[in-house]
Amino acid sequence: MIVLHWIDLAFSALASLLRLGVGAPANGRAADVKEPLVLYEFEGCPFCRLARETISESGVPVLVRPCPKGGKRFRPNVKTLGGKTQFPFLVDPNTDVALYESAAIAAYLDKNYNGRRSLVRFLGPINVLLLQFSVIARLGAVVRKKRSRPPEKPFEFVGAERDPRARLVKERLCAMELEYLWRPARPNERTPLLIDPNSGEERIGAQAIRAYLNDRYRP
Ligand SMILES: N[C@@H](CCC(=O)N[C@@H](CS)C(=O)NCC(=O)O)C(=O)O
Repeated sequence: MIVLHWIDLAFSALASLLRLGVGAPANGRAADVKEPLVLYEFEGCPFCRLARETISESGVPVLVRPCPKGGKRFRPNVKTLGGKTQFPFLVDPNTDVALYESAAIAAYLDKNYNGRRSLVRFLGPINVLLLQFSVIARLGAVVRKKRSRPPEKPFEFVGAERDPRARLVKERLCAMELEYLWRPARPNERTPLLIDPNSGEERIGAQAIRAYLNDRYRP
């Protein structure tokens, strides 16, 4: 089991390498928001990764509603809210803005929430190719949707998009369609960290968090 974990982690690190370090911890001061933004996304989608990278670097808190393929919990909301089933889809309750299109989402976050405008994002087709390779590196991990019991209140999660360990957790949260308030990590924070307001429990580290989710939220 431990060997499988290290192999999984190695491929997650490869996925980060293929993005040339984009999705780092938020360096500047996170923009103040009255209410967290809401992101509908899934891990196997390269365009969703671009949206998450920008969120990670801006430091803005976002309520993530995972919509894996075949998911029933949050997927239908996207069509109701925006008119079509396309991901990523970002809703900002502070400005009443709702956006499809990863490039538009990144530009919106740059403008309103101190995004960092990483160079890779300006490489056009090369950027898209790297996003796709990065998703392919994790393909085995992101296609399996898992049944789960929904928590009453969303979890709180701290991690950066480029952190391979945080990715292992986000993939599991996505596969189980578990909603979480994502606070992008700051430099030198101990992460990934999951706080469960339903039980008051906290876990640090990918293995500990995944074991907790399996124990508590698998039916
Ligand atoms: N040009 C769009 C492309 C978005 C897109 O193609 N998303 C795919 C997932 S990668 C999607 O929504 N597929 C429909 C589905 O999953 O049901 C963007 O940059 O956001």
